[in-house]
Amino acid sequence: AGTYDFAAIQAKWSPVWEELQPFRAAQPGDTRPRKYILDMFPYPSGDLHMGHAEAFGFGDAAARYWRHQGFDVLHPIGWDSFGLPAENAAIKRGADPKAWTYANIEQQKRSFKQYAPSFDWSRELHTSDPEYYKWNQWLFLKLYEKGIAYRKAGQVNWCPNDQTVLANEQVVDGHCERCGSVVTKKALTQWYFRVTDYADRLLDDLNQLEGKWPGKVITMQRNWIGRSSGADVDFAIEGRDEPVTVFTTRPDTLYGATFMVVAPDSALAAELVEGASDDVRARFEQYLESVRAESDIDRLATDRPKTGVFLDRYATNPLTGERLPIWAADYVLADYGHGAIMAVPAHDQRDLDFARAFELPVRVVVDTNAPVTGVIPVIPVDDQGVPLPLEDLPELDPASTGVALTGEGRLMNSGPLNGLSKSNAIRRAIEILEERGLGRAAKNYRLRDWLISRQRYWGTPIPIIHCEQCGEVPVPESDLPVRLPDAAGLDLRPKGSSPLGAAEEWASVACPNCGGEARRDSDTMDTFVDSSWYFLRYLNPNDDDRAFDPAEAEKWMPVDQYVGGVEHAILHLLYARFFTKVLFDLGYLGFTEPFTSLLNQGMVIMDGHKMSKSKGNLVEFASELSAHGADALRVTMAFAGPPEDDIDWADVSPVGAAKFLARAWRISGEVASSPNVEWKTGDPALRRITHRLLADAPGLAESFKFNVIVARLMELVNATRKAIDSGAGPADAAVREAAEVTAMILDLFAPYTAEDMWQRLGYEPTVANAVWRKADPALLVEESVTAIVQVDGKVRDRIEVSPKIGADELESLARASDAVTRSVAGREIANVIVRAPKLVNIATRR
Ligand code: ANZ
Ligand code: ZN
Repeated sequence: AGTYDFAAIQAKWSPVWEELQPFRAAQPGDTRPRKYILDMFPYPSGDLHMGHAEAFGFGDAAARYWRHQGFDVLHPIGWDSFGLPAENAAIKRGADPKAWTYANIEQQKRSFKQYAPSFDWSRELHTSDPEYYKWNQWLFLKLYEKGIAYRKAGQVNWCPNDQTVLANEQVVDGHCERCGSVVTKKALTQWYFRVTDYADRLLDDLNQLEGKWPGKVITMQRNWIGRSSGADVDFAIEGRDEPVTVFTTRPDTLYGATFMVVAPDSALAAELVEGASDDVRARFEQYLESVRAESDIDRLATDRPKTGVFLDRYATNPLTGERLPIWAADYVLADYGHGAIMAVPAHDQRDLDFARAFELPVRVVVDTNAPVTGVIPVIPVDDQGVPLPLEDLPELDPASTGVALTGEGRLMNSGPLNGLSKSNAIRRAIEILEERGLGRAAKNYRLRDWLISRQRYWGTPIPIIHCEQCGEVPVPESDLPVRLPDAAGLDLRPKGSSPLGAAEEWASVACPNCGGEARRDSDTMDTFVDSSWYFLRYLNPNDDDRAFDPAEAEKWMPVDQYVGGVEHAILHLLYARFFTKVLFDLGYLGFTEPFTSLLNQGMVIMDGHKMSKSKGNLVEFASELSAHGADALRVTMAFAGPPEDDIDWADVSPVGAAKFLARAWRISGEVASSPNVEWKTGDPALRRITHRLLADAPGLAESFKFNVIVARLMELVNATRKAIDSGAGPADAAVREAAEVTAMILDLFAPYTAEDMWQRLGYEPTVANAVWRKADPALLVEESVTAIVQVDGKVRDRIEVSPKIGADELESLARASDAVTRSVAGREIANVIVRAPKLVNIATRR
């Protein structure tokens, strides 16, 4: 039956699919239910790599699975084609970012066409096309109208290497997410999106995703948003009219506050130090300079020596009236809470370290040795595990032990709070503060507004014009898109201001408002804006009149299955969720979460290590593809393990996968019955294996256990081989049935081989649209016996049942039989005798 030649099979079917376009979604008149299956779109920074092969392989298995289940599946592809990687690579090569980017897109496209995910190519989009980024600008203007896009001056994250600002989300452990440089701070006026207005919804709606998104991603988003509850407390300041408000999660510890700390780089610190002596001011200025050079991560670290300057000012504790010295110290951040804290050294480790370094008083106000009901007490034990006698309980003396008491306990030294548990005291303290007008319940978030302006070329121009007379003037919608000027003649090298500003002809415009001389905003948008809504653009990518069609969104969204790397756990996924909520509020969408289910695939690694060119362990996708073919690669990836796990390329065998595919393919050439053979006549043993796979594969596919499906396909192929060689023979109906089911399910992972098998079995392309065959329940039981059903002594039906079937179940199966219903013909049943598993005798009243 010939030899399996993957290259010939690929060359044979590629043009056929190109011609038939079998994966176009939403064809006129299609009334099937819908599924939207989406992979995170690639950056065109080179050819596709093994990571793409893996992610797109899993996404495609899902898309193909739902098509077989009778769904109209939307599975689009596009390119996230603006951004720094392309721009930097182009600069390095002295090329135009545009030319370089689009050449890469062509390369990736060619690779995709070989790898053959079932994309609807008619919806292809590139975010760097004016037809796309026009709508980024339109969205920006909508957000601007609503006050969600705004400009403010502030200390921003600055990457000295890329010479551009970064969003908080792009600073990973103090380093630039892109290039790894240490991020510094810089004072700049920049554009922001007001994500913080959505903090509560972004947090609370995560509950809806529980169980459908990886728990890790949900946790990361929760932590990133970082909501904490507590109180704002107003402290009067000697010599200042206005009080200073601090945020605390522990208002219960107010009686233990012994000093106040302000962020050195806050406006408040600058103001407080103004009237101080020259000596204090000089020391403060010097300290401030050193603090400016530090990253937030360093500042918040608990394990570094505490530094600070006394400002020679005093606050008043609102409950005790006590006089508290005010210090400036770097462990308090300017942009969290109010940039000032009440320090409670007995119960906060950083405050304690500071108090010990500068000999400030420490006062215990929570007795952490006192038992609290409802809380499992930590009983202090000696080194043998024997509970200590009461008088040996640890001493409540953080000043000498150096360990702050952060646990549960009962309040002491705290006037009206004495004796209360921590949580009751927090509640009571807030009540007292509110009664006296000295404070109130408050929440705080770690989340910051999204800084979206970038001082780089390869991005969407911000559609704002700055006029001396009129200020910020939005570009009229009818003038969109504001096109990027040609790169030719522009110096793209990073220099801290946008290269667009130097494109004189482009930058200088008439003010749309007064007609006077004005200048375009020369910054470009963070490319995460582009990817925050691209899933909506796929619905009608060629519509020139609007960003997306709300009616199509109603039909297709939210995305049923999203597939992509965990590196986007915060950035992209948070921004896309934010955009969806904004568009919901603007009335364009009827849902608030964009991605119903999320799969994070693992990485492809080599010998236990991340692959990279510099480590010399890089496996190139292109060479694997030409060595083994698309199908063998895809089967290898699917078979390697659960998709969430990393795939070690040293442990897998594309050669083994190819052998399996060849075995399956050979069978399709040996089947000797015709397509219309009566299945039921086939060998029951082989049929049972086929039907068990038909029954189990949906549950497996829907929980991404693709590796198990491949293993079961291997089992089926082996059983078919055996049936041909030493069993029922190639003409048996069960052999054809097994081969057809193999082709249909194999399509999830090996579309070329499956298509070729389908043709050899006598069908027209394409196997991708073959409808899932229903499993016969009678064949799913372990073994079966035939039970005879009699009505008034005459045999009326035979049913295949498990030998272990119970009498009740057998009786109800018998009563449900069409043949039995017909012969009972409405008469009353007088008596039923059941001899499980062999016989049911039904007697009617005559
Ligand atoms: C008094 C106190 C006593 C505190 C105590 C904690 C324990 P989260 O949970 O992260 O929101 N804080 C407030 N603003 C700060 C700032 N700008 N920079 C650094 N720290 C700041 O943390 C809230 C707690 O962090 C607040 O509660 C405050 O210290 C501190 F036994 O107030 B606490
Ligand atoms: Zn003007």
